[in-house]
Amino acid sequence: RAILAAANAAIISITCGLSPAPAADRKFTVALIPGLTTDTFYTTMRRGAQIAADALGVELVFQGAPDFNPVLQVPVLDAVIARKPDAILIAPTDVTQLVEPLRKADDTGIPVITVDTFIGTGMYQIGSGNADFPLSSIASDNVLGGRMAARALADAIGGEGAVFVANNKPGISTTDQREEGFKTELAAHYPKVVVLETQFNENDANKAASQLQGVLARHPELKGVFGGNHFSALGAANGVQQAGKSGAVKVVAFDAPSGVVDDIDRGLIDVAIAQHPAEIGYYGVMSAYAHLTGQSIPVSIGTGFTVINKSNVHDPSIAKYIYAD
Ligand code: T6T
Repeated sequence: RAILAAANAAIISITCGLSPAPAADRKFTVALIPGLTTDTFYTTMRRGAQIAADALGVELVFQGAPDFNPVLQVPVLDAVIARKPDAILIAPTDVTQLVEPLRKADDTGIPVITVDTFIGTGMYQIGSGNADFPLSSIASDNVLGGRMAARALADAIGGEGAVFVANNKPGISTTDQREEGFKTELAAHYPKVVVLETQFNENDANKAASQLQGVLARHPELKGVFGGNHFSALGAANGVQQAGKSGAVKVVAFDAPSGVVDDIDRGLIDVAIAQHPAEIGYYGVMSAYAHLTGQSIPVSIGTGFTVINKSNVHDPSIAKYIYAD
């Protein structure tokens, strides 16, 4: 009993000795600037961000452009900076073109955290002074995701044959890294898979569909395609269907909007690599709040993937990874 009492006293004194986390003395405003407003990847990210904001009493502002385009995103960023939020979370639409516009935010004392995409090399706070000023990058490991897609596609085609990447456009950290991971994995482990030239669709699913048919016309031996993001994947799958090649040309998709899930059901898409955008938004707001209340934050937070295929697409445990429309 005496020993127990002593132990309890020790616990109480340890508990009392901890300094409480500094409470925010005012309501913070955090701005979330997505790559584009109408993509369910980003609306799902917004949902996660809002959950964290509600829990913390933070005001979340969601402001973005209707297309994934730095020319449209920079004026949105300028308008957000003029409103002087306490922190900016942004998915920069270009690795270089957003550096100087974001430096303006940093120069005026607004902390910047990148979500999904990054600027420069994505290595922040390393003292280089060159695009390393954001406090943190919160994102999927896109090289790994590309490697996962390569394995899934190579397995789907029996380890040999011609494939290509349907991708957005060069200069975007995420989709560039997916393509890099995809090619590296195939080169290392699948010597009988031939990778044809990448087709860039500028986030236009219709263009991705006609490009698929163009590749098929030039390479009737085509066995598979990796759609490097939501629109590239849906477009490529449509292209395969329109060409009457469903099942003969395998499709691996990055992202998991409901359209991709439907295509898995219909047998048009074999595998989807779902990102966890709600997690990205949640930890984005949490990290901004931690920084604003004097805590140090990780320079990089990696969120995971969920692999979806016919065998698990209707599993209730998968539902939370389907992007919300
Ligand atoms: O794949 C996501 C995102 O990760 C990428 O940066 C841009 O495209 C998406 O938003 C899907 O459309």
